[in-house]
Amino acid sequence: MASTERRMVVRRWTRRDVVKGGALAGAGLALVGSGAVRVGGRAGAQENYRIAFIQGVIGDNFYITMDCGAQAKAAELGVTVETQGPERFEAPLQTPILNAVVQDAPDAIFLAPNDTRAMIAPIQAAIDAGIPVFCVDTTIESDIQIADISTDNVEGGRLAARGLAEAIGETGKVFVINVRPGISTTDQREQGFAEEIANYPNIEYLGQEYCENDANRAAEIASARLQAEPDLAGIFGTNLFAAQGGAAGVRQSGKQGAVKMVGFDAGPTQVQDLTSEVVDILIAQHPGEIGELAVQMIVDYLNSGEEPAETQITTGATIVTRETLDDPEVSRYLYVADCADYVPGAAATPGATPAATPSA
Ligand code: T6T
Repeated sequence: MASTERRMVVRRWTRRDVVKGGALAGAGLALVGSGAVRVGGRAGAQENYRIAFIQGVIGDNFYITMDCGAQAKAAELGVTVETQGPERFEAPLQTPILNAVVQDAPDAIFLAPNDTRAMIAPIQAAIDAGIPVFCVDTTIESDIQIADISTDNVEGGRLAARGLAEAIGETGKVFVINVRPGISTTDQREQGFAEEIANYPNIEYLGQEYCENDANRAAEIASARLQAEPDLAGIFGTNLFAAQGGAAGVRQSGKQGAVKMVGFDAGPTQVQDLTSEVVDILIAQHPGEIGELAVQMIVDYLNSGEEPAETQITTGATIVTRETLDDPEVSRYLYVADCADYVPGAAATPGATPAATPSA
């Protein structure tokens, strides 16, 4: 049986979602919907489009894997994707990159905006310059972008809460290491976590602290919290750096095993933390699929000139435990550090990828 507890199929936000069950520790349950989205029509011959991808931050295995997906799809379709990103996950660093890309006049841009509000004006400037913009992963508090392609992050936070609750026997104090207010994805994960954990009467949610996307800061936060709350039962790290740093803090505090940890994302260090029993559950997004879908949708849009019928595209999330780690239905969602290790199409939700636009 597939070990994916939840796979959402590309479609509107209908969220006909999660098949629940005691799936966290073992074989998961699959929800695989139907109804692949076909994007746009076809207006003419496909050109060798030049598409710009601006990552949320460089050096992050999540965006590296997304880029691998984008490059694989670009190679398949005969277009070019040029990728760059800020050194830190900060709108003041991402804005000049976007501005420079606009000056370079690509056929389209897809990006992971660093802030829900601060990136609206720079994105509007790109649109005003006649460049179509798609958001991947994170989004903005606006609908000026043509489409959003991302994980259902509220639901991801709920999954984390259920996993952590099960790991701690539904009793005790839990705590969240988050990134920074104003990042749509991580804000939504905390929101889903807080909503779901409230359903457990014997769990006390101590709230969240922000690590600024810095694993060292996350480690300090975890260590300090473990000192202040020696009976802390569990921690949820809302992204790769929060989770990686949180795990380091747990290890350094000698609390490994005593404190249960759930981490969002599935980078190589996080997988090590899972196998070395510092972390109990990872929630792998499907960044390769996001990258592949983004390029496919953009090419379809450029070919047809028509906006996609579906503008809120949701990709899946897969629960990873020590028990399921080696299951190929799970391991295909682990993030890569190098595109040589990326298998095109492997991370796609079955039936969900829009068909390629045929060339003339
Ligand atoms: O969790 C991902 C991404 O979804 C989020 O928006 C920012 O952090 C990551 O890139 C992981 O570091």
